Amino acid sequence: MRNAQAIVDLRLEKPSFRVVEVVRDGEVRYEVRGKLDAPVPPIRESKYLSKQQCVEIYRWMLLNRRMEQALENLYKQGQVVGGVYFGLGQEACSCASAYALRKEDWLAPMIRNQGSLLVKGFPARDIMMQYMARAGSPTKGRDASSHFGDIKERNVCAPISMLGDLIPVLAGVALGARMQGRNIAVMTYIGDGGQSTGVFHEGLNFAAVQKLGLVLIVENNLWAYSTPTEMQFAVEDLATRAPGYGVPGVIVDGTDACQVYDAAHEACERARRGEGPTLIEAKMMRMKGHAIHDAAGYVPRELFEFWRKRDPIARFEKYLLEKKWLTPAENKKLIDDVEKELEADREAAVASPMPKPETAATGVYCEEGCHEIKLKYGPVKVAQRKDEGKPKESEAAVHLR
Ligand SMILES: Cc1ncc(C[n+]2csc(CCOP(=O)(O)OP(=O)(O)O)c2C)c(N)n1
Repeated sequence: MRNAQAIVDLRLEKPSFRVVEVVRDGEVRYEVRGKLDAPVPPIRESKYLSKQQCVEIYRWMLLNRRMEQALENLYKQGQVVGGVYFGLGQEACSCASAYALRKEDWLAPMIRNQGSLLVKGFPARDIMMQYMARAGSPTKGRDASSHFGDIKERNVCAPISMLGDLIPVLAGVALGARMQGRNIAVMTYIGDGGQSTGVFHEGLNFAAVQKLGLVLIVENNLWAYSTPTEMQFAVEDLATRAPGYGVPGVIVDGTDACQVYDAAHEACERARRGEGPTLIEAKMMRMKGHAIHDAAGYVPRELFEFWRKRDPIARFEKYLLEKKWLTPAENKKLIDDVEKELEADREAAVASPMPKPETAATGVYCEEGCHEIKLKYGPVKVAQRKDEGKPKESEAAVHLR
């Protein structure tokens, strides 16, 4: 049966609590009900990752976090134009998923996936310059946050929306590659809030029907701005929606890099075999407000405490040290190296100039010859239609005569 796929659940812990809305003294607030004192689960052994790969992912996660800390400071120093978005607590989801992509695969990140951009080859300097709208940034100062990509070298599609529109766009990328004779993996993300939109349905359904290699990571981080998941959907697990589209659904602990990687790797392999999309639900917590302006006062504090104990970087660090895949001295050196790299990038970004005022009217809309979209994977293979002569008359043609 096409719709009988079972949900694969890789988690070693299934947290059992929920957020409820209560009204007290005329004030609406959220409270948590359930068990919050469970011990932190171990990291699940990866079926695929080597020691070296685990250490590399750990390094990306550290760089992801350090860059966001630097961005927060730059914002407070008045250097950032606009807001800053954070993926605090979601570094394993961003970095370990993108790590499963090959060079020829595509990525379309959302605002919390700055770690994925690092893994796909953007230096932290570019991301920081982008937030400061500097002339040397990927959009040359024309956009002051995350709307940038690289369709030439890195195969990164610029985020066009947080609320689902990247899904059909990436399905189109996979379709384009297939028309050029190649099945590739195309990875994008959607939030627990964003997956309630119509375009999520349209995009995933299209990809499923066409068997396009979409790897859709549903970031179930418990909050969509100030709306808890309990008020966003009525199912227990978002992955259970996948069989409704005829695609496999996987649940992972989004704070466990090994689980995220294994699920993403298998989904990418499936994509490259031309077997179609996979939906991966990563359960975790948005550990800051929606963006820097939002203090997240609506989130019950004990929820932060629960997830702080499940910090993806601290857990992975402990795992690597206990496994002796990193000695304490190697770990210290790695952390120092990340710090040095980040500091050099931060200094270069701050030192870079703002765009010249006289260039303000250029480089916003496509100008003649500004870029050429080249075929990446080979010439388009168009199926030859047989010449069937005059088309048959349809019933409508008879009725409407
Ligand atoms: C059409 C549209 N409406 C509203 C917004 C503002 N907005 C951006 S993200 C967001 C909430 C997204 O929540 P979720 O999908 O759960 O992702 P999370 O922020 O939790 O990672 C909203 C309302 C938008 N970007 N586009």
